[in-house]
Amino acid sequence: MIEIGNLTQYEFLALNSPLNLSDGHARQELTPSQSRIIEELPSLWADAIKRPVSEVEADSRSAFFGLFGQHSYPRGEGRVLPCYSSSVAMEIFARSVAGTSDAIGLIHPTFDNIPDILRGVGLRLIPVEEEVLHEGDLDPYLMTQVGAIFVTTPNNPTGRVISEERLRVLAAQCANYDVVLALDTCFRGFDTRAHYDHYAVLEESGCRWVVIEDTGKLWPTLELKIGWLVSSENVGLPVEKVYSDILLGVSPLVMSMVRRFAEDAAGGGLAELHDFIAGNRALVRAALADLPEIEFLDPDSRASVERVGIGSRSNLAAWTALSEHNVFALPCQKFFWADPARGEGILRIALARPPAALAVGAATLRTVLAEM
Ligand code: EGV
Repeated sequence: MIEIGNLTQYEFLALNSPLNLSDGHARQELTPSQSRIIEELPSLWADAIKRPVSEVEADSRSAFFGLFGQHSYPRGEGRVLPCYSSSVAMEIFARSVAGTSDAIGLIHPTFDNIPDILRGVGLRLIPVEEEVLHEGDLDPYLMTQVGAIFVTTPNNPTGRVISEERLRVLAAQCANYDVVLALDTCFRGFDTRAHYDHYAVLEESGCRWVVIEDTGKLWPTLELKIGWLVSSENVGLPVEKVYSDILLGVSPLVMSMVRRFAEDAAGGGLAELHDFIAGNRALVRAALADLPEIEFLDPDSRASVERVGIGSRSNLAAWTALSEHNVFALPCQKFFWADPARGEGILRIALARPPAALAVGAATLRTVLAEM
């Protein structure tokens, strides 16, 4: 049995397996209409060369933000910054916070590269339990300590979504304490409950805010994607300066491709994707049904990942047994970055996969768990 440094290092081990149920990236087959967009890439290339970058970028932005109801996203210069990935956007955000503050409140649990990036720029992390974000107030003492509160919604791996009412409450508290409210909405596309206009709520509150949007989890585009770093006029962080330290821009070809995938999604592809993920979730749940001590911990989740509680079995032992069959899941300890023990006995299964591969992986998981 091996213990590995971080979740992404577990994900590396799975990359070459056809039974990779590990990372949260989209690895299902292209739909027929998405395949046609890929065939269009040479003409998107030719078109991108002809048009001003700002125009290609604005079209991509409006297609993507509009798809999820984010109509009040800011239009001003430099307010929506395209990055190669949401982790690059995260790094830029983190560096810009580190210059103004020494601590940040961070949702617990969440994917471990977020705490690692924040720690990497020297910030002290204070956990904010997911539960607290959904009821009650943020701790007043905590609010005096931090420069920002960072919240992933829908959360990874739990799929929990901050409702419009709750976002209003959190934003008001951040406004009161002059704390930046930062949202990571990378899994937004999967859950219509996260499609209310977040920017309208944030702007109305008057708080300083940052949002990281992502195209990367939705469509099987071979890691061609955009993480958008969005900030309020009054954010008071050197986001644009740090961005300019790291990149000039992303490829207009990728921006055009994102626009076309967003248009396809608006024309029915998004509903199809939601059905696809729901079908894969049902497949995993059915494959594991009636095994003793198995629990689906996030019954309402619509994210493209599923947490499976395996009771008193060791998830590292289960991970090892699975990997011997070339099937790769994620043990959840490291999502609980402030208290890893709480992730014991939990595996995360990726659902954005071809159903046939998922079926083999889930059947193998059943066999492995039945023997433990
Ligand atoms: C997930 C991979 C990074 C991350 C995967 C992820 N790790 N970027 N260091 O993109 O849920 O599997 O978020």
